[in-house]
Amino acid sequence: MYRDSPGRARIMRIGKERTMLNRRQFLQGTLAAGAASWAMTAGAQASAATNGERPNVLFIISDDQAWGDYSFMGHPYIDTPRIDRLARESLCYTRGYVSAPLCCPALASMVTGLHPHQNGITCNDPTAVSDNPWEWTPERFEMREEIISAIDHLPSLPRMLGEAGYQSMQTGKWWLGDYARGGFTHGMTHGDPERGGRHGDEGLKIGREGLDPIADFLDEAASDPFFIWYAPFMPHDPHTPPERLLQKYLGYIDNEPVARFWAMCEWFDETCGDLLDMLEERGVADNTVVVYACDNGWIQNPLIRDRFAPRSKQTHYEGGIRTPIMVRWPGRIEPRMDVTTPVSIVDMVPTALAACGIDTTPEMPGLDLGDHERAVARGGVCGGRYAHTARDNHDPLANLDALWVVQGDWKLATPAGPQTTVDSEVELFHVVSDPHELNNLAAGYPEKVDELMAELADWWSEGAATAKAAGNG
Ligand SMILES: [Ca+2]
Repeated sequence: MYRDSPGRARIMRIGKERTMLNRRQFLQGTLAAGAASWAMTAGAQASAATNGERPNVLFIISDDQAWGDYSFMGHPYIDTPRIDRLARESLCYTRGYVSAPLCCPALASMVTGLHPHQNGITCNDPTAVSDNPWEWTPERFEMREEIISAIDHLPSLPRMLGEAGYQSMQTGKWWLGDYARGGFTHGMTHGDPERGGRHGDEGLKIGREGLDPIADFLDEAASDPFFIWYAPFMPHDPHTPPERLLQKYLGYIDNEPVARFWAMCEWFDETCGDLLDMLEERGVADNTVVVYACDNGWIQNPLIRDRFAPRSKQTHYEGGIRTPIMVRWPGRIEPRMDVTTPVSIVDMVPTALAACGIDTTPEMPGLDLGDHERAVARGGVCGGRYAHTARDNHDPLANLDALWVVQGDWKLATPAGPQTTVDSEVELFHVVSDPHELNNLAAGYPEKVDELMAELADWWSEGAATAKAAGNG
C-alpha cells in the first residue's frame, strides 16, 4: 500500500479548491488577455519572415488505434507500410502519450497545445438528458455550444498560423463546431446540430471516400504556406474496410471483429500513403513538416464488432494513452527512432510553431519535438483521464477520473477528481519491462510513489495556475 504523502494529499484536494476555470466565467470573455497574447506573437513573427522561408505543416491524426498496431511497432499481422516509411524518415518517438484517452479533449490539445485542465475541454458530450446517452434535445445542443465556444477564445494552431499568412484546411474529426471557429480558412465540418453536427459531420468522409477536398485545397492554396489537419474517422468504427482487406486479415485470424479492425488499420495506412504521395507529386514534400500521432488507443473486443476491450480507449492504461509520435522534415530534422523518451501530444503545436518560426504562448507546456535534446532532458510527461459524457456542464473539473505520469521507465496512475468513478489503487508500473501493466509495484517502491505523486501534483497545479494566469480563474 502507498503511504500518505504531500503529493498524494495535494491530489486528493483536486476539485475541492477552485483552481480551474468555471465554464460560465470562461464564456464571459475572460480569456481575452490570452487571445490577445497569441495574436501579437503571431503577428510579430509574420512580419519577420517571408513566404519562401516558412514550411508547410501536415498533421496526420489516427483515431482509435493502439500504440502497437503498426508493423514498425512490432505488430505480427497488421501491415502499415506507409506509416512505417514515415517513421523511418522521421524523428519518431515510440513512447508518445495523449493528454486524455478521449477523442474531443485529445484533439483539442492537438490544436491548442494545452492540457484539458488548462483549456477546459474535458469531455466528448454534455450531460445526458435521459438514460439514453445518445438522446439530444435543444437544451443539450445549447450545452454543447457552451462547451465548444471555448475554441473561439483559445489559442489555436491554424489561427496562429493564419496570422503569419498561412492557409489552413480542416478534414476529418473536429468536435468544435464549424471549422472556421478553430481558425481554419478552409474545411469540411459545419458543426450544425440541425444537420448532424457533432464530431466532424461532412469531414468524416475524408479518407474513407478519398482525398479530393485536400487536392482541391492544395490547388487553391499552393501560393501560400499551408496547414492541413488530416484526422480521418479511421481506423475508428464503424469497421467497414474494403472487402479485399477484410479477406486478407480473415486469412490470418478466425475472428471477424478483430480482422475488421486490423483491416481498418491498413486501410487508414493506405490513405496516409496517398496523402504523402500527393505532397511528393506536387513537389512540396521537402518543405512540409509532417507530424503524426493518434488521439487515443483501441483494443478490439474479439466478441463484439466495433466495440473496445477493457484497458484501452477511455482508460489511463497504455492501451488508452500511448501512441507513437513522429515528426518528418526532410533535411531539417534528422530521422531517428527514439524508443526511450516519453513525449506528449501537447508537444505537437509547439513543434509546428517552432518549425514556422512562431513563438508559443506562455500557457503552452509542450516543447519542440524536433529539439531532441530538450525532449530527452524533460524526462517525462503527465496526463488525465476524463468522463466521456459530462457530469456537470458548468464544471469541467467534475469530469476528471484519474491522473498519470510517465517518468523514465516508470508510470504512476492514481484516481483523482471529486466525482471519480475509478476505484483502483494507486498503480506503479515499470512500463519499459512491463508494457502491458501486469505488475503493480506500488507496495514495493513507496519512495518512487511519493516522488511521482509530487511530480503529478506539481504538473497539475502548474497547469491550473497557467489557466488562471490566462484569465480562466
Ligand atoms: Ca478517438
